[in-house]
Amino acid sequence: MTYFSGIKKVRFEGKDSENPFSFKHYNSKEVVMGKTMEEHLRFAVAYWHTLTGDGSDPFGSGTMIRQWNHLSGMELAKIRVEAAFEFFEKLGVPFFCFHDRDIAPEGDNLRETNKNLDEIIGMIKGHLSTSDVRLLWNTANMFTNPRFVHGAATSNNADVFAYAAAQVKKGLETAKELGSENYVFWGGREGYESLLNTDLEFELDNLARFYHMAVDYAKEIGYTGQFLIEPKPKEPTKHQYDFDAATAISFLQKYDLQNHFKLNIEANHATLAGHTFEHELRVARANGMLGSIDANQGDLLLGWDTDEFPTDLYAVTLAMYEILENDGLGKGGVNFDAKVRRTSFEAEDLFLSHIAGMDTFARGLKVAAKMKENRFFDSIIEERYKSFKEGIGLEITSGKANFKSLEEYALSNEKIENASGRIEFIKSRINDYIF
Ligand code: XLS
Ligand code: NI
Ligand code: NI
Repeated sequence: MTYFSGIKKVRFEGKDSENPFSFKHYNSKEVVMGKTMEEHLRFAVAYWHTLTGDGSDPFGSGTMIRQWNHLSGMELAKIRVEAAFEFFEKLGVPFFCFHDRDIAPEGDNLRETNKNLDEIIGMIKGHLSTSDVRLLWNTANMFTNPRFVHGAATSNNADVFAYAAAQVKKGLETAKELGSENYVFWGGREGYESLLNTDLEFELDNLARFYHMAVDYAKEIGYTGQFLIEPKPKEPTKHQYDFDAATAISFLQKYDLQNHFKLNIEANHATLAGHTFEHELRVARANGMLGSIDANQGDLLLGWDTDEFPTDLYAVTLAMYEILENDGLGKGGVNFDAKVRRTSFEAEDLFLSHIAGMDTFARGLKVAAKMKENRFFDSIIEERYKSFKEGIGLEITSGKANFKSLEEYALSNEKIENASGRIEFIKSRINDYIF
């Protein structure tokens, strides 16, 4: 049985190919700065958007035409696994990611839910043993079920905290069983709607307790994957605790969790927080916390997580520059947390959208590598901060200066001269690199 019957394995055919089902730029074996594109980019498919998503929105039903639309329950879950591996292999992606509830339906109670999960995990394990595809990360969906109405680890209800703990315990066992390279925590409902009924400090203490228990349990079972927190400022909760990279990092430091976690930075979450993608990547990188990325893009005109496939070459180039400067993503990768638009409802669109994202990242990688090789940004930065390399600047950075010596200098220094930032010139040079 095949689920994408009209489609052959997608191959690199170069930029002049007329075949829409080919890569024009992503050539997995091509070496860029000493590593293959496949090693640099470590692409992953997001199970929830690509296998589970049906195109419904708050105003309308699903539109996606899929061969499994007539199925439900465990039958549907099993067919999706088959379709998933056919998709991964035809597309040639090395990784995928899932939430527990994407792969198997909930039962009447936790025991039944875990039984459903075990059956599907067994199937996935079988596929993994005969395929080159691997699991980049898994996570727990602790936001869809009504029990999480007040949050999961930050719920006011201790029974919910316990349920969430049981769910993540199972998630870590799953990660170990399937060899997942990372385990993600995205705080879907970990936040508050109103301070009027919220003990913010207590909820954050509980969140830290929860993370410490997860760290301890991973150690106990010998799971060595990288833990990742995925910041997001809002949606579904009005105010989410892991608002952005800086907020998540200060939380981790306050509760002595910083050595156990890195961050999974999502482009559209960055823009929702009022930042650029490259800002969030830079903040994570500067703190040694850049672990993985959720590759997508938002819409300037819409105020929510639209999760579009990333095709903005400018933004992707700047993101890839941060990743190169980070010396790669380690165990992390480039996960397409992106969905086809509701109007792109044919199964073929799943391929075309991933190809668009992969080709965009391949191009971004190449442009960023050229900038790095030419020391484009390094020379701008060196020139801009050169006043700290000699004289009074060197005294400041070497720790020799103090307020008194600096006052003395300032009093004798009649004229301060600044140099232009040349921002328009720099932007135009970036265009030259891209086009
Ligand atoms: C939602 C998040 C979610 C995480 C995984 O906005 O991006 O999909 O990536 O729970
Ligand atoms: Ni995400
Ligand atoms: Ni998101």
